[in-house]
Amino acid sequence: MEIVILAVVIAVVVVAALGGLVVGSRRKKQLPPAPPTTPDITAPPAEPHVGDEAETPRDEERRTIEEVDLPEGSAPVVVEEPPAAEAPPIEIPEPTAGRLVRLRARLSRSQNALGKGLLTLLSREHLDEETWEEIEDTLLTADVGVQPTQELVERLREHVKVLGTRSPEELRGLLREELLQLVGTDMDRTVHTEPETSKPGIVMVVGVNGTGKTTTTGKLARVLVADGRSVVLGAADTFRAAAADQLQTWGERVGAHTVRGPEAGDPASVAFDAVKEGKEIGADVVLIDTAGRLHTKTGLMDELGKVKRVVEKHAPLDEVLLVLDATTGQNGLVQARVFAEVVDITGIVLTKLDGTAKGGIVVAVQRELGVPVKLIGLGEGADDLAPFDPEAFVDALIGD
Ligand SMILES: Nc1nc2c(ncn2[C@@H]2O[C@H](COP(=O)(O)OP(=O)(O)OP(=O)(O)O)[C@@H](O)[C@H]2O)c(=O)[nH]1
Ligand SMILES: [Mg+2]
Repeated sequence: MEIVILAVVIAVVVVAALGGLVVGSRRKKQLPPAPPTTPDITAPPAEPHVGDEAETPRDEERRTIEEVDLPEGSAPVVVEEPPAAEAPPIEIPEPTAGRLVRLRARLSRSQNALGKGLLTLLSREHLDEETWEEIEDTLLTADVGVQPTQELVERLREHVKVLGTRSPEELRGLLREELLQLVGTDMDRTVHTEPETSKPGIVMVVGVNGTGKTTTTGKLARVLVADGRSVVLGAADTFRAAAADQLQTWGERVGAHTVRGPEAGDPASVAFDAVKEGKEIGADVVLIDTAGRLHTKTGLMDELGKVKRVVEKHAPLDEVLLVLDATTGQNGLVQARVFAEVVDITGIVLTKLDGTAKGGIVVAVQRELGVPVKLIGLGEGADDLAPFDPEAFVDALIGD
């Protein structure tokens, strides 16, 4: 009899707790709930197919009554709090405002080669053909691209002619203005995560191997959480179990739940499930990390197209972010072209800008795709992701 009462009491407590979790995460705009201590990583029954709407919820009973030790004898029934979760303490990332200021020093340190080089050349007493060629080379070496380089050099030549004598301040101002125009100041660089009609916002992250997709997804989750949004991560990189672990670790640090599937499972169904879960728990944003794939492998590119199409059964994607490694230079352009064809890129994340003086790729890649650079990666640290701000970027290029 006591056992029955105890069972009922526990069931009520568990139901209430789960209910509170769901309602709470819908209502509150603070930190999302801590990830469950036992994340549900069980495989779906069989390989799901496109179109399968994954009807059976995968996480029905997290705790069963059998697991609870029953008190002996006729002592009063006391329902004890479950032991405190062993989850690591949740980090509260620094707010995004002002982040670029802190990162600017790092950016300017790594970027000076381009800006300083150009200023030095432009300051020469005689701007002869040879000097203009050197200016051109400097821009090309920084991956600005042939067409934009020629345009810039032409405009600089005209301006310098008009200017006559040039003070260093004038040159700096001129270069700043021209570079700014090249980078573009009127593009929408917001990362869209708030659809107008329904929640959650859906963001998919794509790119070739090792560019920084998972890291960027994790950093972005931190940014969103810091801004008071709740996040679900979808580990649609099913090639390696370690990939999902890597993402989950990022998620655990800020309290974002990670939805994962079986190793070598169908990435599209994991992505689908992640959005489904995001909807169910009322999350603000679902971030889907995908496996790195060479743009030359048609099969893998097709697979990526399928991931997108399957997710779109829920709702259109708000962002498809292409992650490009700034150190790969012009090869990034070829990648960008192919990815754009397959999944309609809406924004570019340029990573590893801390490790290269080739910031010019920003210009080249935007020209190529007509898609803005929205975020930049400036290091491996958790908060080394910044919104791309053209003015700050150009200032960093030219140096103080
Ligand atoms: N210096 C620097 N390193 C970065 C940056 N972004 C990512 N990395 C590093 O790049 C390496 C690869 O990052 P991942 O996020 O695992 O790359 P990925 O694209 O997910 O890789 P795959 O899933 O294997 O395709 C890691 O060592 C990251 O720490 C950045 O902005 N600067
Ligand atoms: Mg990855």
